[in-house]
Amino acid sequence: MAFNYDKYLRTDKMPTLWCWGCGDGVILKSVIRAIDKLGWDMDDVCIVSGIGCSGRFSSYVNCNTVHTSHGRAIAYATGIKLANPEKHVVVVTGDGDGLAIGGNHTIHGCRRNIDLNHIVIDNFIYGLTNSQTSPTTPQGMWTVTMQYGNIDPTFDACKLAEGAGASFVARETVNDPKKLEKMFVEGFKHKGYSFFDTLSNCHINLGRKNSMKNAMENLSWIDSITVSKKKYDAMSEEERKHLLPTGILKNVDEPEYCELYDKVIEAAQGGAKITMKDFE
Ligand SMILES: Cc1ncc(C[n+]2csc(CCOP(=O)(O)OP(=O)(O)O)c2C)c(N)n1
Ligand code: SF4
Ligand SMILES: [Mg+2]
Repeated sequence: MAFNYDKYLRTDKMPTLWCWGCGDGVILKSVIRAIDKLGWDMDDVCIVSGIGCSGRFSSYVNCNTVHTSHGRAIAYATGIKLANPEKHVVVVTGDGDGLAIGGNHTIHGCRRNIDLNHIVIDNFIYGLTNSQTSPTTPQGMWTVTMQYGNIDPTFDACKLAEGAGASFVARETVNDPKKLEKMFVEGFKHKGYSFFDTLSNCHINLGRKNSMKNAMENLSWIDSITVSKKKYDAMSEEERKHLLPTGILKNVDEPEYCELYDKVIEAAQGGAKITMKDFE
């Protein structure tokens, strides 16, 4: 039987505002399919997005949604999750949104290991605002703020999330929607901060300005800079240069923040105070 996308979409908002061929639509489809696979009731799902082309994600999904301010989606999502720990909270940010202006919030969301599902739509550029350098823009690329070529060292978002304490970290690309869906299913099931570096094409504001004439050329370039974790692990440092590993990069059980916060609620209601002994 054909998959019923209409059940999950705000069809009155269609067509989307995204450019034809934009990877954001592929990610939307994979997220919906993952939610369907997990059997989540849409009344129990909240999608929180920031500002950017990626920020428009929340407009199209038929569930509780909040379109927040640029760089602050994790702060909103943290409040929503703490007040409703039984709900599924999915945060969608761009690479600029979640790693530049909102990078600090991402670090501390990861550190707390709060049970959020953070999808970074990583298109290597500020898409909505016409091609400014983001923390993931490769060195040497043309951007409107680096018109002689970008000299800023490139940020590996997954390494940041791992180092900051996220307990689930994964990366896939819009080239393989089945793998994307599988990554979301695994990460959504995980209790703790699930961080997804989701590599996507912005053929309009990255590709066209960097000798990639169309979406397909932008997708081929993404393919050329990614390799499975298995192959990556077997490579030398030299071979790994400029490559990003895909797959599940970290998946561990660590104390989750809402559960820790229950102890605060208990203490505030007259229960035992929290001491350093609780963390020995
Ligand atoms: C506080 C604030 N600063 C700057 C902006 C302008 N602005 C809107 S979206 C954006 C960057 C978008 O890039 P990214 O987060 O990567 O999202 P994309 O459009 O690529 O999906 C910027 C700088 C804003 N809306 N609010
Ligand atoms: S500008 Fe780029 S990221 Fe934004 S909708 Fe168009 S292709 Fe997608
Ligand atoms: Mg971007």
